[in-house]
Amino acid sequence: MKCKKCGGVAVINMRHHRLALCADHYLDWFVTYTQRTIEKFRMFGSGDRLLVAVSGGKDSLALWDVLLRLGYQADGLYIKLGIEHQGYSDRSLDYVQRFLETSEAANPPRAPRPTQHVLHVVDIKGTYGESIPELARRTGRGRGKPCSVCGLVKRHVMNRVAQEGGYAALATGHNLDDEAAVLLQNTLRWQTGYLARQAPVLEATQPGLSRKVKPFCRLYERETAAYALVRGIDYIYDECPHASGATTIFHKELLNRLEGRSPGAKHSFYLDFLRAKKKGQLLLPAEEVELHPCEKCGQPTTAPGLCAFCRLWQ
Ligand code: Q46
Ligand code: ZN
Ligand code: ZN
Repeated sequence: MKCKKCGGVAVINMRHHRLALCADHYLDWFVTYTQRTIEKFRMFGSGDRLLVAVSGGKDSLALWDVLLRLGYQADGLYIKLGIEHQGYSDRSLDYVQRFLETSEAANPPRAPRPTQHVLHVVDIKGTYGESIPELARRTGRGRGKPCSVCGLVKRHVMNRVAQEGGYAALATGHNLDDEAAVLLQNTLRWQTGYLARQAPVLEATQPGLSRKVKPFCRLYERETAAYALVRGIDYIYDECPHASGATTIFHKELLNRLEGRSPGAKHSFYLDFLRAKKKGQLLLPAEEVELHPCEKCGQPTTAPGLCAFCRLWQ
């Protein structure tokens, strides 16, 4: 297959865009497409300081790389969960640190960058006294799976670091496959509250809440993987050992079968949903939850007194 731009050997064929590209043109296309997504959903502007949540996986490292290439002031945040199975946490942090060491040289920005980027590392055990698996065991939450505790802790820490650092937005590497799988999950169960909230930008509706953005929400997982590969970004291939068997993986498989039959299915499933929502064609409930600051940490919460995060550590 040939590159549509230069006739060279194509490294990827994106059937839904009817576009095959060579390595150089693909890297260019990917960066430009991300910038267009940032503008389309008014995620942030050129002067904004961003915090990128990095896990050591392909999506988050590719996102950090692209934001730096676009000239954004983007710092990283790695949360060390303390997952010891096959050294998962240590190994994933190694990948992030290696990326940081090489990224200055590898990222001559398209636009001049004001200052150098930094990596914040929050070690959960070092900071709060217990790793995620230990915390899940002690609190008995999640029946052997630490994911619910993990999600709660990650959300709290990301919000805290974004607030303390005065970042304009917290960017995560969620891609189109992630978003489509969540949409399918929420639709199958008609979770109208979640559907109302699912968006590429979550506004900071309360003082103490950070704005959250997903610049890769229009990019397929195979496209972010191809970007990382062509760009030579070394990332951890293994998923977190607790991710296996998750319902999301099953829904992703279903969507992949659909996509195989009808290229572009995931893209239209997710983007047509956003479009219909924007036009007011979906009557979803407006959020009416009342939040107040947690007595201990000050983060907004619906719970009386302490927030769910602070209650975990009591
Ligand atoms: S990191 Fe944490 Fe995930 Fe691992 S323990 Fe579960 S939630 S699977 S994104
Ligand atoms: Zn080309
Ligand atoms: Zn709290």
